[in-house]
Amino acid sequence: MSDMHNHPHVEKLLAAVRLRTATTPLTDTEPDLDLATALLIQDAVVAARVAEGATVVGAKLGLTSVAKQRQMNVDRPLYGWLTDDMQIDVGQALDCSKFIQPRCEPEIAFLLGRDLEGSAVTAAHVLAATDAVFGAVDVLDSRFAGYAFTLADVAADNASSAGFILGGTAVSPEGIDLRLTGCVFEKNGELVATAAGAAVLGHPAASVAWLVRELATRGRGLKAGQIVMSGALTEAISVAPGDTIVARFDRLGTVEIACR
Ligand code: 0L1
Ligand code: MG
Repeated sequence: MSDMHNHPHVEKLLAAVRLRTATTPLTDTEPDLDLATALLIQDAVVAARVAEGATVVGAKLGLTSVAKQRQMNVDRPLYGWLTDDMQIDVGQALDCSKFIQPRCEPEIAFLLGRDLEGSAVTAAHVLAATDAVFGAVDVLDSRFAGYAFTLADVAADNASSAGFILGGTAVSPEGIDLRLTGCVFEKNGELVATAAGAAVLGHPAASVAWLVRELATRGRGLKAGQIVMSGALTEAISVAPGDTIVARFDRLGTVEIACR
């Protein structure tokens, strides 16, 4: 991990964030970049944020819907890490000037009450280890122009992580079938998309379980107190100053974000 921190790909991604300017895919200069190396680049990008004072507060899954995987021509999800400086509080505006090309998508977030690790973790284990679930919105900001990338590029780019907003209602997952949790997603009062939790790898908790098993292959896990964004229920939409985004979830409340 540490031998990656001066790697040109890492520098390129960090510069894109710093300058708020999109860059070209890493695979333009290294077409054979593999996922394992991309994840080391991701580690170095996250470590650089931590070195600047940020704290890792959780993880996120991406490319969790069959539709998004088909669009990207991949057959698996990916993950990235969330830091405290990415969190946008309830009622706080999304400041577009901090991003390059922000997009929003509705997700179900998990707050873990217990550590989760190992290659045998299932959705049932995830639900048993979850203190609360939230309606949430993921803010993406690919560092690659026009969101044009390969799986390795986007993995290195920390799964396009840029921001996240948890709704104001923490709900116990007990007695809720998250597969059936409906979501109505609106932009500027217009309906953008509707979906249910099953859009996320069949069950949002199955998505978190996939992440835990995947992390286990690298000797890692998730910790009590961490947030996990389980993946998008719908497509992501571009946002700009003046836009208002509303994600209405059945039983999990409404998340509303004003963009400025
Ligand atoms: O949260 C996500 O699904 C991000 C995955 C990366 C793909 C994208 O940026 O659209
Ligand atoms: Mg997402």
